[in-house]
Amino acid sequence: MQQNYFNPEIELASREYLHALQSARLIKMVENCYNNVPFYKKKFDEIGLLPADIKSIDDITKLPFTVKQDLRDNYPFGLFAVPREQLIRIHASSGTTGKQTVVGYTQHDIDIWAEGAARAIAAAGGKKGDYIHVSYGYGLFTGGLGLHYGAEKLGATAIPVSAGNTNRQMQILQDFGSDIICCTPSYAMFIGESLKAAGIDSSKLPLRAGIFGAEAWSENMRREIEKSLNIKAYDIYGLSEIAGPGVSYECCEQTGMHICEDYFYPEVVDPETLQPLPDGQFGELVFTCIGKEALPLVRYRTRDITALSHEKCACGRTLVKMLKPKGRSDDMLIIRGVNVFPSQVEHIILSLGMEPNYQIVVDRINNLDVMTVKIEMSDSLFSDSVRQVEDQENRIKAAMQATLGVSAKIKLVEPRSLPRSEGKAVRVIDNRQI
Ligand code: DLL
Repeated sequence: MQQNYFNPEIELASREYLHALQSARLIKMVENCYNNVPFYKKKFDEIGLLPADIKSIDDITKLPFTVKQDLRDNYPFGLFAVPREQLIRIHASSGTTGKQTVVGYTQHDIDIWAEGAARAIAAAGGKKGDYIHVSYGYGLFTGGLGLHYGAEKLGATAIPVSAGNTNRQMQILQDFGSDIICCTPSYAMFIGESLKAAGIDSSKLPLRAGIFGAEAWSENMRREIEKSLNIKAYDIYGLSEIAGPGVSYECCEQTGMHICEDYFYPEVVDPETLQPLPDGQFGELVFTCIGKEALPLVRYRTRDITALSHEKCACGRTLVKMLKPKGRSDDMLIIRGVNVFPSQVEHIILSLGMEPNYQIVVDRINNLDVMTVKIEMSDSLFSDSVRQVEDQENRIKAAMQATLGVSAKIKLVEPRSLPRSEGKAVRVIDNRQI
């Protein structure tokens, strides 16, 4: 497959070149934090750290961590390192708990972010002349504007459809002939389902690729989407605090996401001891924004669970890869003491050939956690006998027990009865009052 790079000078750079670039940028960033963010000056002073102690990227472990609560404590603008006249954009992440997290960008920061998104679109085969159909939400959420600016930076044509109004999505896919679609994987599933229901053959559409992220999704889900939309499905990762979509992106190898480590320096640490972990070991992903001006976060703990890989990638890129995130440490459910990630449940469901529409409901009954997994039946299973449906429920129950080590109630529900999402899917309803 012919490779398509947006910035080969960086994407194919030698590790030595990257090391020197990262070192120079870290030194500059630490000075910026010390001189312009009172929160960081105080934190550095507390541990007796001076900017001059940071001489290369290898000194990164001397720096303190930053957590989401620090952003909340300094809500809304307290961690910004530039005067407000230099800010050209504000975004915010809604979050499910607590105050939203507010982030700001200078022109330079927007350029960096757009570069990451442009690299992602190019890695998915996007080029000048392509129609990039952006169905992430536009607004404070970074998805829509992130891919939009990426498409423009690449020189492709952005179609800012935003999320929702699925009939209009389908019409634009057909009439404009979108080449690449960008949305959450759950919305991609829904668009595929809607095309089928409307009798539109996806193989007749010009669409060739999709760039899906903003939530965890499994390899099985990837195959479902690729089949239903007749495209190649690429993963994209990002978080508002660091930049938005394009912090890392998948290439045609689909074996992890290349991190824009020239701007966002990654580490994976043990979430308990906070000690850095070697390649291949799963832990919490931590980023340091070595190239940003307005919100230069130091060792920001993302809560996302992944592992790094410096293995040579067949696509030619030398940028380190992060494996598909397993989920977030704060999404992890503890069911009767056993750690369960929603992504593991999804993997089991799809590997048994079930539909990818499910919901996990957790209750506490008589002081005991009870996990119920509701899964939609396909039309054909729905028309089967009660006995066959029960057999299927038992099969899934046994697989959950064997894989997760915890029992779950399985409830097969009618086709199309679970809520669909146009943005991030709500997979877990935790009714426990703990
Ligand atoms: O979700 C940014 C984004 C938009 C990424 C569009 C990709 C595409 P937030 O709303 O701040 O930003 O949420 C960030 O979403 O910490 C992860 O837990 C999760 N996440 C994002 N991308 C992925 C992915 C955007 N590809 C949080 N796989 C992150 C798994 C993802 N989880």
